[in-house]
Amino acid sequence: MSVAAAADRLRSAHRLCVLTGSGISAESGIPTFRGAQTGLWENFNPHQLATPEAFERDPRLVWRWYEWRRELIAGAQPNAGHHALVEIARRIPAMMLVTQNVDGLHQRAGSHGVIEFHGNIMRDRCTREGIAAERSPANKEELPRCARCGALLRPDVVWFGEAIAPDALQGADAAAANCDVFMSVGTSSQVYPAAGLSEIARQRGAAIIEVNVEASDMSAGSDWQLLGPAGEVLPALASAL
Ligand code: BJW
Repeated sequence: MSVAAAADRLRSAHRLCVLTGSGISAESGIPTFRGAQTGLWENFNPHQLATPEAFERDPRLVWRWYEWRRELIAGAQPNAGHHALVEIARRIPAMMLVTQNVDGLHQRAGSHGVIEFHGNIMRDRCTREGIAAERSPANKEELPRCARCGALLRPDVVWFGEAIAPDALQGADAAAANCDVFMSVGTSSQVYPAAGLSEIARQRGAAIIEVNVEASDMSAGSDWQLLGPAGEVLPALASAL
């Protein structure tokens, strides 16, 4: 389906909700989760790395994996897709951006008010106090500990089986329920509750646009399916507005 037709609908949008997933950061060199061969879950077991039980069992292993990803992300740059969303927000000021990504690349591209549905990998959170925390100065070999209370720190992300932060969940639900156009970018739509946001929007009568390199679990419910890399489709969409 054509970018021009989707741009026509976007141009008349009053409230736009955009949900992004790891596909938008793929062109920045950050691996997706479920991509064949290159996806993180092809090479790493989520049960050993991305659950609270995994962290309890082997915090050192989990921390090693997250430190590796932090370095990868710190060395990456936002791409044309992230920048195009900043441009689209300029044209449609009532745009809410919800991201499942933990990489902070939307903010680094200049997006404001981003709802980080699954947290942010660059932040540490105290396992005792449950809030973002500074590290106590420590020997490099030791696990990171909270500067305030000394408890173990963990990455401030949402693992499988954990609840989404109430502010993020309420903000995203409201953005989906109140939009008249919902655009999903670079997500397989397999992980809930994020994957349910398009359905909330659809049931409230919003038009649904999907940007992805291939069909996903939400494609059947989309009004416009724009097939192609986000780094090409989104700039084309922005300049057609
Ligand atoms: C491109 C592209 C390019 C490539 N351009 N496109 C209902 C039904 C079934 C199960 C559940 C359910 N509700 C809850 C569950 C359980 C579970 C779940 O959904 N499991 C499913 C896998 C079956 N959900 C949870 O556990 C959630 N918590 C929860 O529900 O809590 C309930 C609760 C309530 C109260 C108290 C306690 C509990 C939490 C989910 C947390 C997900 N966490 C992760 C890791 C984050 C931290 C980290 O990064 O380490 O989040 S998993 C991973 O998946 C990550 C992602 O944000 C998320 C989504 O992945 P995404 O972004 O869609 O990536 P991919 O790889 O799947 O897709 C990439 C897409 O891009 C593909 O389509 C490509 O084609 C495309 N693409 N290049 C455009 N250039």
